[in-house]
Amino acid sequence: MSNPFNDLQQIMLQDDEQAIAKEAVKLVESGVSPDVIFHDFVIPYLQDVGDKFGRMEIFLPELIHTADKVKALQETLLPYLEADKTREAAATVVIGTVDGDLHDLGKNIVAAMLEVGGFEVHDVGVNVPTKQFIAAAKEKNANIIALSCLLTTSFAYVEDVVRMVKDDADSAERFKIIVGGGPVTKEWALGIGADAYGDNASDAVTECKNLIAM
Ligand code: B12
Repeated sequence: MSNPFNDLQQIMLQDDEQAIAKEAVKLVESGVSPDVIFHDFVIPYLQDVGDKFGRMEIFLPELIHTADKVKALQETLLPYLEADKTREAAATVVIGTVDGDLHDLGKNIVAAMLEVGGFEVHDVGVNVPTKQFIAAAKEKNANIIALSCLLTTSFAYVEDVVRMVKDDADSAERFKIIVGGGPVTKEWALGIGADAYGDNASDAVTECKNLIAM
């Protein structure tokens, strides 16, 4: 069988966000689920681009340009993952990318999948100061704080959120913390005291369900 993403691959080489959106809709309407498009196309595609950036085969402007195109693709696909809002939410999650880090493509997929999985999700955005995570979790009466981190230089801020929650008896009692993002490993996340780690968006849903069952 031919690769369903051949056309999309070609279109991503051009500078036409409308054509990208059109092809994404075509794929979904032909029966390819957005989840599969993220998993089998978007993630390997960005992995390849990231590797090229790491080897200095491409430079920052190209990386930014690619991210913009992926964002257009993502914005087209996320509404297809719309959750069934008639069900009562399983629990409330505050999600964001930690201080110093502007990467949000992965976080957005995780947030959308958590909604689909039955959670009420409050996305506090990117470059989120430590105290803001805790303030938002209190305000929304959250059960889970989900931290995304793509930069090793921001690891210290993940640790800060975990420490601030665990050092305060009230917060420690109320909020579980789950961590994920490219360079984060399970060993590291659990080692700094997070309650869970998720490798990808479906893992995030499973792990959050486990957390509220605890
Ligand atoms: C796209 C991209 C960008 C875009 C981001 C656009 C955006 N809106 O997000 C732009 C161009 C802006 C960018 C900028 C930079 N980037 Co950048 N970027 C990437 C790239 C290519 C892809 C990241 C991505 O979106 N992956 C796809 C998503 C779907 O994967 P993901 O985020 O990992 O998320 C999945 C899982 O990890 C998990 N997950 C994610 N979050 C969470 C949260 C929870 C709670 C859970 C459970 C799971 C989970 O689920 C997701 C879905 O499966 C990576 C390379 C790579 N291979 O990762 C480099 C990379 C992350 N960037 C890197 C760097 C260095 C930078 C810059 C510093 C470059 C510069 N010199 O300015 C800046 C930093 C800006 C800042 N302050 O944040 C490095 C980081 C190195 C490091 N070890 O720290 C990388 C690894 C590239 C490289 N090989 O050098 N970048």
